[in-house]
Amino acid sequence: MQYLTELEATINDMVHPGRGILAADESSPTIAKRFKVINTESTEKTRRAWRSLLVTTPGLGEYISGIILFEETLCQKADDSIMVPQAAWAQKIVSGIKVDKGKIPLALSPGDLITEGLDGLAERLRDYKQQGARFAKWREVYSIEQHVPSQHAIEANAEVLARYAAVCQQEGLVPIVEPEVLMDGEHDIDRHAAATEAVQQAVFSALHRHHVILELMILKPNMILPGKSCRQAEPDEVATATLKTLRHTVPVAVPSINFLSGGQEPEEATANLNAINQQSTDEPWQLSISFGRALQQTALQVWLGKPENVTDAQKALLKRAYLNHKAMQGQYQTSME
Ligand code: 5MM
Repeated sequence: MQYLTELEATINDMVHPGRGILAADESSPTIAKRFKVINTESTEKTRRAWRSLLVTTPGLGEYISGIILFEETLCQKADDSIMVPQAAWAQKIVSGIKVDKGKIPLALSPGDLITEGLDGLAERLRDYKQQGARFAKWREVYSIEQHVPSQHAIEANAEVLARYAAVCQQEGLVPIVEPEVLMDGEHDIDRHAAATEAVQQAVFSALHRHHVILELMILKPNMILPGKSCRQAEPDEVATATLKTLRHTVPVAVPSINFLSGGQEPEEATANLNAINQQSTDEPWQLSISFGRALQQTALQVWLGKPENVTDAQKALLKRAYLNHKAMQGQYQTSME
């Protein structure tokens, strides 16, 4: 079947030791928030300039095998006037696309969220594929409060993620399945672990129900961390809790686990990834990244929206990508910063 061949080729191009995914799929409100910090207005022109800078960073393909784009970027030209997906592929970076339409409150379930976007998904995927996308991403978001996430929300969100993943595979796009349990709040690390385990169990049960081929998908989970308002955890504690949860929930058939950074500082996210890989003992999956903020933040602060800073910003991005490449091998040290 044609779609299986396509999915296998995409997985082969994306899952490589020491390479990860750059999440550059901020929706319009989110990118405006990121640009505000550097006093840059978010316009079609500035968004194109920023994403073009990312994708044309010389040498990035050595550490990055995939980039998640927002719909607008998929149809934009990079600075060298070739389309962004072609510019990415010139460095053997596969282009993918965020296909969810964002989160809304889950009706009659106070505090719980659900993500929209399933209607017409297959048709949209066909268009995105023609424009050069080979994988897709969908994020479900779970807050932690006293009675949240509820079991009902965990099941409803899992169902949506699995339906999305099945449609992607049918259309020949590798699904990145992203259930993000937020680190906002006062909860301790054990509460984050328990919520994440319940979420991931429901997700894999739903993926099984919907016949999703586990070998041809990528999981994008949160690391296990204490809430932002709680005390900080050492990388070894984060690594132990994260690996324990993944071992309980993720089938061996899944080829790659690519963590989101979730609001951690770039250095913190890299140190935690490093500890995870150091503690990993013959895990069946690759333990890699799909960072957004933790890869882009430093480069954004160098760029400041100015063309004369492009080269230095690209150097900053490449350095962050290299440090995470070392962390994927458990060889990162803070002195490398
Ligand atoms: C890059 O941001 C993605 C889209 O976010 P919005 O829909 O809120 O605009 C987001 O899904 C991102 O891919 C993940 O959260 C991972 O990014 P971080 O910054 O957490 O590593």
